[in-house]
Amino acid sequence: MNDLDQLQSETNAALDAAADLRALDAVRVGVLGKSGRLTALLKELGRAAPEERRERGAALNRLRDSLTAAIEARRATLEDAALDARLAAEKLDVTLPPRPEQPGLTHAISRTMEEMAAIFGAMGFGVGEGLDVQTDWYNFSALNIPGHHPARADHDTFYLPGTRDGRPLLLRTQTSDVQIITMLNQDPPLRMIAPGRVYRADHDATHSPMFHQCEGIAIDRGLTLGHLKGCLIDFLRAFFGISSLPVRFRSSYFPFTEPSMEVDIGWNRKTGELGGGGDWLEILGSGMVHPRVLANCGIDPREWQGFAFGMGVERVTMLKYGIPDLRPFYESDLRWLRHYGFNPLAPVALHEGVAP
Ligand code: 2NL
Repeated sequence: MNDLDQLQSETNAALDAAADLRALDAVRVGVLGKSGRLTALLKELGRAAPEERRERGAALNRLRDSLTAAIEARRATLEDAALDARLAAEKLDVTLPPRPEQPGLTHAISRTMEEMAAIFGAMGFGVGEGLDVQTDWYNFSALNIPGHHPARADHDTFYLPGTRDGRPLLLRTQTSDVQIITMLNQDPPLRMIAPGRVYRADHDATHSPMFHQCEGIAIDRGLTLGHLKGCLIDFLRAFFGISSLPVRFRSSYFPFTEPSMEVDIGWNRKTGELGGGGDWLEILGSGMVHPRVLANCGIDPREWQGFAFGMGVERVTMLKYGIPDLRPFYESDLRWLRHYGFNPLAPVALHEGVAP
């Protein structure tokens, strides 16, 4: 066996013995590296006689190619084995039980607005939404509240920098802009509610600068106070789930309705229980849509009549569920949210007392 056969068989044995990529690299450096055995033989070639040099040179090149191929073949085998080992170690156990999920809940405000949509929906009302930023025309002027009217000051409006169509911008103080836009764009008859966020510069234990309102409007030929009363009595009895809930209508004043009525429900002031007890609690405002508001929206008040109403979403939610404080509605305290939250998959029920 000559020295090249010897080198070949020793290297092959070393490659077989190399158990990992690091050992493999040591073998490679020992043969082909700067001071490797084959490199040394190539360096010696220069001192050989010319006729011997050609033959030996060709043999050394063949040996180098064969050893390089053997090293790469071994490297591929070791890399495959390393990947197989990793895949075996990282096996996913699909039989493990899933981690318990923390399901989300529906906020009481959202739940109330969903219930309002369901109850009024059964009476033929659709739901409209608008934007929080509006001009003073949609928020005030269209509603028969002129610039000098004290109601503009009463609402403690947040005015914003800038204008649209030359009109001052503000955060809406009521959701009436939604009905105004609908009346401008749609021919009567129409029935809709507008639940949503409103803003007033008022902040204490019972007032938040942002809160929610639900307004509603019905426009048709020949609508009367009787329709308004029937609709609101049905709604209140359905919403509070008390079919015998006493409801009282009291004369009042709003610039956008004439006549106007405040609506009270029966309760017990001492126990806070709704449904009786001889005391009255104001719950919403309502009235027949002022003819000037209809005219402002391009509806002829001699042909069409309407009734409208508005109520605070937080207020009716607090009364329905006995929630004593307004502030936690907006504080995102998980304990409160879990206590007063609703299963989002539970259907919104229509209670007795609804006349679809
Ligand atoms: C209240 C009283 C009310 C309305 C809102 C309304 C809207 C249009 C036309 C006429 Cl577009 N009226 N909305 C009517 C009466 C009362 O709200 O105390 N809300 C909390």
